[in-house]
Amino acid sequence: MQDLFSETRPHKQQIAPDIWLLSNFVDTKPLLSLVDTITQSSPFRKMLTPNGHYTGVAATNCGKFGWVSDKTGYRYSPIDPINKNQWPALPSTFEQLAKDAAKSADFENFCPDACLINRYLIGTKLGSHQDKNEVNFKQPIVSVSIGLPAIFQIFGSQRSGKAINVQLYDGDVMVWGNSSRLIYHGVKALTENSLDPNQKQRINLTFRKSH
Ligand code: MD6
Ligand code: FE
Repeated sequence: MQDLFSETRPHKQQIAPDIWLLSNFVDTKPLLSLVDTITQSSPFRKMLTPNGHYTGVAATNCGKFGWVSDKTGYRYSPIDPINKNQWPALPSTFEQLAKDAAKSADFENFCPDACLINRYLIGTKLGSHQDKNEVNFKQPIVSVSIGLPAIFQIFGSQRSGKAINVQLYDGDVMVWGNSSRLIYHGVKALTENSLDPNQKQRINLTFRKSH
C-alpha cells in the first residue's frame, strides 16, 4: 500500500530523446550548505556578455573549470576572474551525485570537471540557448534543481517556437546527452510560490565535462 506521503510522480521519466528527469532524486539541504561555502570564496555574480548586457542569472562555479563570460565571449576557465584564484574544489558530495544521476540514465563513467551554479531570484529568466562551450559532447550534462520550482523549456533544434515545458522542483535532476546535447532550452521567469512565500530563489547546478 502506498503511504500518504509517498512521491506520486514517476521517479524516472524520459522527457525527450536522451533527456531524463529523475524526480525528487536528492535531498538538497546538504547541497545548499555546500553552495554557501563555495560562494564565500567565489561569490555569485552577473556576467557581462558579448552583446554588452549582463546576465540576469547570477552564477559561480566549482570544480577544475568554471564557465565564464565577458565582452570577448563565453569559455571555461580554471581561474575565477573576480578573485584570480582557482575555483573552489568540486565537493565529493557533488561529484557522487552527478555520477549517480548519470548512471541512473545509463551514462556510465561520467566524470565532471566543471560545475556551474546558477541563481535565479523572483523574475529572473534564462533565455533560449545551446550549451556548446564544452569540448566533449559525448558526456552528458547533469542538472540539479534546488529551491523554488521553475518551468524549463525545451525548444529543440530551433531557438524558439513550440516548447516542451517541464516543471522542475527542488531535488529534481535532469540528465541530458547524445542526440539532445545541443538542443535549445531556457527557463521561464521565476515566480513566487504562494504556498511557500519564504522561498525566494532557485539554484541550479549543472555538471559538465568541459575538456
Ligand atoms: C537551469 N539549465 O536549469 C539552466 N543546460 O537553470 C541549463 O541551462 C541547462 O539544465 C544544459 C543542460 C541542462 C541544463
Ligand atoms: Fe543550458
